[in-house]
Amino acid sequence: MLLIYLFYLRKQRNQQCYMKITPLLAGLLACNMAIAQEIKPYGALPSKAQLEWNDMEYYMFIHFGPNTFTNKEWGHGDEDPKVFNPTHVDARQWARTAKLAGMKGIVLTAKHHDGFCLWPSKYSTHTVRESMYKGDILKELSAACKEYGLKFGVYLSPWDRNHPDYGTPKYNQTFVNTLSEVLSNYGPVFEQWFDGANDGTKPQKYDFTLFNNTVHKLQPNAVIFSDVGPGCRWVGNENGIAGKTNWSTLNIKGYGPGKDAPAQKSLNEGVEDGEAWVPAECDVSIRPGWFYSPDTDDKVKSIQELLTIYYGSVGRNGNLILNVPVDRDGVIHRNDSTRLMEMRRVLDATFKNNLAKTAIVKASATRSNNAAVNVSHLIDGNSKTYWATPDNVTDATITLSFKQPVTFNRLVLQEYIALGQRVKDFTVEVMENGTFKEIAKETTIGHKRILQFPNTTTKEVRIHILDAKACPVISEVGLYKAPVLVSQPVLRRNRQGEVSMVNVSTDQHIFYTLDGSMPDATSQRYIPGQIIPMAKGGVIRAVSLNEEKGKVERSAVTEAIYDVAPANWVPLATDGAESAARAIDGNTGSAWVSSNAAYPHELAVDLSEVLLLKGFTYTPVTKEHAPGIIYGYEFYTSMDGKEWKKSAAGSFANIRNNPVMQSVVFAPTMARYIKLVGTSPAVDGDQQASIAELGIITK
Ligand code: FUL
Ligand code: CA
Repeated sequence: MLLIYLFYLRKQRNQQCYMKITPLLAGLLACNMAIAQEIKPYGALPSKAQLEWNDMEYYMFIHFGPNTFTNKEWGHGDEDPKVFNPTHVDARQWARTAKLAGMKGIVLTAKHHDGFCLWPSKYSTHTVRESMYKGDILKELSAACKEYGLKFGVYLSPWDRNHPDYGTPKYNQTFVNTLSEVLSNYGPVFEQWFDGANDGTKPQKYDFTLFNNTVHKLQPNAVIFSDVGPGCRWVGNENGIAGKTNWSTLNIKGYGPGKDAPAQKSLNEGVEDGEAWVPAECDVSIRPGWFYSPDTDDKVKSIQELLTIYYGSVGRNGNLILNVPVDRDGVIHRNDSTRLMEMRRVLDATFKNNLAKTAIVKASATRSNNAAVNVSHLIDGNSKTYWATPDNVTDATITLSFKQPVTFNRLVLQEYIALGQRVKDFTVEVMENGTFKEIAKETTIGHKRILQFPNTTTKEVRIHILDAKACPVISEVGLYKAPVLVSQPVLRRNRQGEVSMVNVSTDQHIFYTLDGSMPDATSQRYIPGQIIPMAKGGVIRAVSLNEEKGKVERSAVTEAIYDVAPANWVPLATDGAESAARAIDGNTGSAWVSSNAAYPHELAVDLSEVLLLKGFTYTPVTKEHAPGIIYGYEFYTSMDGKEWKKSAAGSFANIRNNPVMQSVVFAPTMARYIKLVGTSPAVDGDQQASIAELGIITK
């Protein structure tokens, strides 16, 4: 009874209730100070599985299926299963690559929207069994993950463009059968990925309650991904970047995956005081598309891009699931694996030495009578131990003092999130000539927050928590010095087809080749401002070399494959004529925008020469959910600009959430005129069509 009463007292936020305590009780309370100083959890809390999941931080996504062989992002489900014909599937190579990359697990697209199953499912006739590959890829990957100490996860798309039950009341049970098969036969699953995508053409109401219950029953430790969790949430974009403010809490009542998803801002930033713990997972592909295509062998993201993603995801309280598509042989292509190893090297070098460990750490206030709380826990390298302030102290500082000045450019903070996410406002200051100077003002921390700075030298660093939902509970503080990264050359090509290299710093030298060979110090040297004419297209490879103290550091190699430039092209637009030239100005930052009348919209172009066309490219305005993005299209070619031939028609799969350049190939045809017709918008109800860049494929 007494304990209940004490508990009741602790639950009261109002200090005044302590005044009503009888002297006897007050005495007893004093003896129970240790209990009184226990930290009360705040708000929605993570489960044990979610905590373990958050600790994983960085893992691999693999998209593999018929699309790998058809240059598609969304297969229609009508493809011949025999197109799936990898000759050297090596799941151990995938796992080895993930392991060496420093990743903690792999999630595989067991079934994408085309319905094709990478295992011989009893419930489908569109599987590996019907393909040229007679095996069970889930079995191979789960075994390989086990061998390499990685966790194994599965992606299953509820949207199924193949299954005959889809669109009928039977489908939910069919999907549960499929799901049960996957979750029962391949060992522990750390994450179940439910994709919310659907192009809306065939209505089907999903029973997500049934799906989630099935996962809970068969894999109680699996974290369920969807737009609304319940395990983790989509971050609202496919470029892998979470909001700077990022709460792991979300309001989910009344929302669902897909078209019922919460607003993009809520997905990206979470919701302060949200009712459920649904942390963000940032999904992004190492290439422009999710599936392998030989067309993107030269478009693997650069180290700089991958680091921006890492700091924008893991560095902002999100987990990073980086997609590395398996190629047509059945292995991870060397361009991707090389980049992953470079990334690992940079991350290891960056976070190897925590300078904070040599500091004297002081806090403005520390909770007393709680053996678990100690300011020294901030630098013990253990995210399960922590420091905290007394109750009601939500404004506090942590100061790191050094005997000798230290130079750092990264700061890492971690909250002990098992007790809830609390910090909502903080600054970082450094001592400069006797006073503290603010170098950052930020909001949330969560599982991990990483801030980047230019090299900063000081003897004192102060983290000032200005506000928190409840007493802050911080588990780690880190200060690091990331090595200087020799930046990769950035190539630009203008309308005339003139290639130049930007961001050329004076201490870096760029060397390039035009014959496809690897550049080094003996290759052509790029002179800042120089223009390399490439109007007819071609391949260019460039590398930056930086010589410091006799040591030569090389950047990663930038490679670009260009087709014919729009130098002499003339737009023939009537619809949105004023902006037509912007679709062929070599600049993806400017766009043609049609009139605001309803679809269809079209833009025709005179190439000013007859060429053998093998396809075209459409670059949308590259901002997710931007107005004007075209989904359905038709593409016409002509010799005279009067008589048109339809060379291609279809839809740009997944372009709404992943607005990157689309390449469409068609039967080769001679033409002088081209015309792109947008037949439907990517965003429902959108009236306008836009084209950031229209290109042709002749090579
Ligand atoms: C999206 C899908 O439509 C894409 O094809 C991809 O699988 C991505 C991870 O999720 O919703
Ligand atoms: Ca443009």
